[in-house]
Amino acid sequence: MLIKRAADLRESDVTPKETFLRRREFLAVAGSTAVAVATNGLGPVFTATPTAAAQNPAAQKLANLKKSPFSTDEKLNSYKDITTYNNFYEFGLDKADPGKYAHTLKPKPWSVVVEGQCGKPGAYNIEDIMKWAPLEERIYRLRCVEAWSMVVPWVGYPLSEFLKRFEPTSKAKYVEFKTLVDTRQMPGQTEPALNWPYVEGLRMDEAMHPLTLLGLGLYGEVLPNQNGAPIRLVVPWKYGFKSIKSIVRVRFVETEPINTWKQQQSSEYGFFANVNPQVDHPRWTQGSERRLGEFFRRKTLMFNGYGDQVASLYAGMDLRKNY
Ligand SMILES: Nc1nc2c(c(=O)[nH]1)N[C@H]1C(S)=C(S)[C@@H](COP(=O)(O)O)O[C@H]1N2
Ligand SMILES: [Mo]
Repeated sequence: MLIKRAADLRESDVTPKETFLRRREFLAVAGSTAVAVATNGLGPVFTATPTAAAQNPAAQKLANLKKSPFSTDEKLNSYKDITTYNNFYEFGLDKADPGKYAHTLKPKPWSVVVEGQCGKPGAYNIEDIMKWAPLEERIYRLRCVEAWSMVVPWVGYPLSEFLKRFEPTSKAKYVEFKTLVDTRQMPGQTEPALNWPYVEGLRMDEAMHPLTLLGLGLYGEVLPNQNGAPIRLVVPWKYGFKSIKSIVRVRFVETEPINTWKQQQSSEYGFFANVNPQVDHPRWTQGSERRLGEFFRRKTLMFNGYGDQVASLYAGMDLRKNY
């Protein structure tokens, strides 16, 4: 169906027309394997750190979470918002698709292959990775390049704690991440909506920055499949597309990786993708955004409001050129 609610119009804008039309075929395929999603009458949850047990009783709880001084005290988006309004093109292009179809992803067993310029390459399994540092709750704003935003109580630990284990060499200037490719687990990959696998990258100083999180859960539980189970990035001062989901490969490299969205349309999406209200997307303003659950638009903040912590990373760079 191509009928869109007003709030979703941007998605059709961002989606190349060709792939947008192919969505219908994809839905026919994915729909055949879909199971009914249980719903209940509970409203949104806005208390400090509730679990999502009501919506997702089977999910594994994560205990003894450290509080983080980096958390925002803004009102959280509900578990329902965070798990039913997603971008995860491996499961379809509609915001509701990942929540409906990502049950085919198997986050266990899972391992991450680490390679490139480092002293300890290898394959590491997710149970071990989960224990490499104390888990924290980090409440961050997430700003999508499509000009909507939400507030998510992530669980994870600093990406730096993960990366330093592999002893990156002095030649490691960037780190590249890749998502799983498996058309049985990710049926959207039967469509050439993007070049699979999804690829992202960070400059080493961005990757090691204390705000950059290795995301392993949300709302006190392991990550729901649609949010990138079992392991993803969370880079809060950048547009959401930098926060790659369901990572299986990490590579330390000397040159700037070609990330998926830049490869797709380099005039619209760059490598840095820092949230910047002064640099509009060629087809819409980045000066304001719609927070899910709110009626009026908000002003978008430079670096998504994290400028005090991260602006120095870009000192002397022209952020109009390095978008
Ligand atoms: N592998 C993969 N990672 C991805 C995407 C995707 O399509 N595939 N979408 C990105 C975009 S555009 C956004 S806004 C965030 C959304 O994360 P969320 O669904 O957990 O809110 O995931 C990012 N990570
Ligand atoms: Mo996004």
